[in-house]
Amino acid sequence: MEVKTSLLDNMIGVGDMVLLEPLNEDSFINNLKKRFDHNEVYTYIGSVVISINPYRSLPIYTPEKVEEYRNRNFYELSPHIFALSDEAYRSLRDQDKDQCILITGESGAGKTEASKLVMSYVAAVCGKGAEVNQVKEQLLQSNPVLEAFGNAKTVRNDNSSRFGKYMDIEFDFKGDPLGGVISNYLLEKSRVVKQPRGERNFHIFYQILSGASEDFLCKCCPCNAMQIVGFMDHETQSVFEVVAAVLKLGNIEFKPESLIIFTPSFFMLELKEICELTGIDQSVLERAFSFRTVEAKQEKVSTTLNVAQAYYARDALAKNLYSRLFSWLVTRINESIKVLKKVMGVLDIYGFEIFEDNSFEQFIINYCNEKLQQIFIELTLKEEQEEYIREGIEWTHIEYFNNAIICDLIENNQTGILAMLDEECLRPGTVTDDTFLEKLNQVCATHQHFESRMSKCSRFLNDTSLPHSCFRIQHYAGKVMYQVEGFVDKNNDLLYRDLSQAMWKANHSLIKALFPEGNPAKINLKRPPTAGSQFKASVATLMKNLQTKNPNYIRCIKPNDKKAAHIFNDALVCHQIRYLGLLENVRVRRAGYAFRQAYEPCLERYKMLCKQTWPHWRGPARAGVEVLFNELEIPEEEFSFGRSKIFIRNPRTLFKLEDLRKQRLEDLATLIEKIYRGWK
Ligand code: AD9
Ligand code: MG
Repeated sequence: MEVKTSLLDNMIGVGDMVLLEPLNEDSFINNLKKRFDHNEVYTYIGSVVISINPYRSLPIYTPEKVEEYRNRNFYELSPHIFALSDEAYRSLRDQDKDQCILITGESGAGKTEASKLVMSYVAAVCGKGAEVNQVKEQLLQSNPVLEAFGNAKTVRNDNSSRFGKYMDIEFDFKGDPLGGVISNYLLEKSRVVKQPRGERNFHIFYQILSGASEDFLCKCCPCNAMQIVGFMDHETQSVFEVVAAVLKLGNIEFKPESLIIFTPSFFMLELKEICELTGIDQSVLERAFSFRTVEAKQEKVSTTLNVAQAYYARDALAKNLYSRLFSWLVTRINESIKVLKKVMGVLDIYGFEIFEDNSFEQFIINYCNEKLQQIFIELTLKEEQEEYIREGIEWTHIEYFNNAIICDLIENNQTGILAMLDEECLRPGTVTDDTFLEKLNQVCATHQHFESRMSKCSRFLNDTSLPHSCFRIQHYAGKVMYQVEGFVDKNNDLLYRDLSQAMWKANHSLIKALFPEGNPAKINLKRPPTAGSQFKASVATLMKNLQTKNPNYIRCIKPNDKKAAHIFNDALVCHQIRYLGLLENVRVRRAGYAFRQAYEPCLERYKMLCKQTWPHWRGPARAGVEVLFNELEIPEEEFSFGRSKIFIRNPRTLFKLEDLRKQRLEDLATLIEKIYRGWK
C-alpha cells in the first residue's frame, strides 16, 4: 500500500508527526502552524490525534465527511477526529474491545466540542431503525441538558465545563447503541453563589430568566432536550422550580436587628415565593435560617445564628440544592439510557486552569488533569517502553517527565495535600485555613513541586510574588498559586442540619429526594466524607475503569488566549506541546512499533494466507508466524519477534495483511458458491 500524499504534503505540512523530518520543537510547531493556516486542525502522532481549536466553524463535519471516513483505515485519509472515532467504533464492534476516548487539554482547548463530535460521528455510523434512533437522540440530547446546568462562561471559555463527565456508551453485539451511563465529577457549586469578575453563573439561570416573562418552560432551551432524554413534564417542572428557588435564595437578605432577620416586603415576598415553589413550610425555613441545632448523643442545643452565619447558611443551601439537583439530573438521565454490553467511554473533564485567584475548585480541577496526564504517561510512554523491554526487543530509552510525583504530592494517603486538608477538617479545636497551611508547610516544605512562604525553613521565604496566604504547586502544565482561603470550608461542605431537615420536610418530591439525610428517622451522627476525599475516590475509580479499556487519545490545543479564529500564538502552543509531552510521544512512537499482537491470534487470523499454515499448523504459533511472514515477503525491518508477541513497525504492513485476508475470504466465498451451484 502506498503512503498517502495527504500525510506527506509539504504545503500543508505532514499529517503524522512520526513522519516529520527533522524532528524538533521548532519543526513540530511550524508543522502545526502550517496545517492550522490551511484549516487542517488535526494532526496525528501515530494513533494519537492532536486537535487545535479553530474558534470558528469549519465545513469538515458534514454528513459527506462522515461518509468519507466511514469504514476506512485510520491512516488512509487526512487526519480527522472522525478517523479516530471510526477506528474506536470498529474495534469495539468487530473485535469486542471496550474503548475509551480520552480528551485532554486546557480550558478552552476544545475538549467538549471534540467529545460531541465523537458522539455524533458514532451516532451517524451505527445502526438504524426507530428504536436505535431514539437511543441515539437521547444520548446526544443529554449534552445540551448537562451543558445548560453544568457549564458557564469563564475568562478562559464562554462555555466552560464546570464538572467532569465520563460517559459510557453501550452497544449490542451488532454495534447498535443500547444506551449509556454518565458519571459526573464534582460540580463547581461555589459558582451558584459567587462568580469571579467577568464570569457568569451556570447557563440555566440566564436561560430561565430570559424566558421567564413568557412561558419559560417552552422557551427554555434545554426543555426540548429534556423531553427527548425522557423527562416527564412534571419532572422538568420540578427541576425548574428548584432552579428558580436557588435564584430566589440569592435575593434573600438578613438584617441584624431582628431575630428572624428579613426586611419585610420584597425579601419576605421572595421567601414566600420560595416556599410556594418548593412546598416548604415558611415557618420551618425561617427557623432554619435563624437557629442552628447541634445534636450530640442525647442532647440537642439550639443557638441563634448571627447575620454572617445566616448568609453562610443561605449560600450553603443554594449550593447544595443546586449541586444535588445536578447529580440527580445525571442519575435521572442514566435511568433513561442505562444498559450494559460493549462500551465506549468518552471522557470530557474540565481542563487545566490558572486564574488570577485560584481556590479549592481549581485545585480539584488541576488535580484531575494531573491524573489524566498520568494515565497518558502510563499507557503511552511508560507502558510502551516497558513492553519492549519485557518482550526483549532492542530499545533505546526515551526520557520524559513523569508527573507521578505531583499526583503523590496531592493524593498520598499520609502526606498528600488532600489528606492533610482532611486531617485539619476532622481535627477538634480551632481549625482555620491558616492552620491548614501551617500543616502543609510542616509536611510538604521540602517537596520539589511545592512552594510557600509561611514556613521558616521555606526556600521561598524571600519570594515576594508568593503571598503568605498562598501555596504554589508546580503542576505538569505550569505553576499555579492557590489562595488557601476557603479550602477548609469547601472541603467540609457543611450544611446545617436544620436546613437539610427543612428541605426533607418540603412538600415537593424532588427536593425531598435531594436531602435524604434530613429524615429525622435516619439521623447519622457520623461526618459525611469530605468533598476532597469523595473526589479522590471517584477519580481513582475512573482511572481503574479507563485502564480496562483500549485508550484513544485526543490532545486538544488552544491556539490563542483571545478565543479568536486565525490566530496561532507560537509561544502558547509551544508551552502546551511541552507539558503535554508530545515530542517525547513522537520519539517513542518513532523508535517503536505501531502494532503488536500475541502470536496465537495473529496466526489464527492470517494463516489462510499461506499454504504451509493453512488449514492446520502443528508447530508453535511463533514459528507459524515466521513461516507466514516469510512467505508473504514482508521486509525484515518491518517486524520484530518479541517473547510472546509479534511487533509490526508500520501500520501499512497491517493494512496489507488485512487487504490480503479480505481478498482471500472473497475468493473463498466465490469458490463455495460455485461448488454449491455445481451441486444444484
Ligand atoms: V473547558 O476545560 O470545559 O473550560 P473545553 O471543553 O476544552 O474547555 P470547548 O470544547 O468548550 O473547550 O471549546 C471552547 C470553544 O471553542 C467552543 O465553545 C467553540 O466555540 C470553540 N471550538 C472548540 N472546538 C471547535 C471546533 N472543532 N470547531 C469550531 C470549536 N469551534
Ligand atoms: Mg469543556
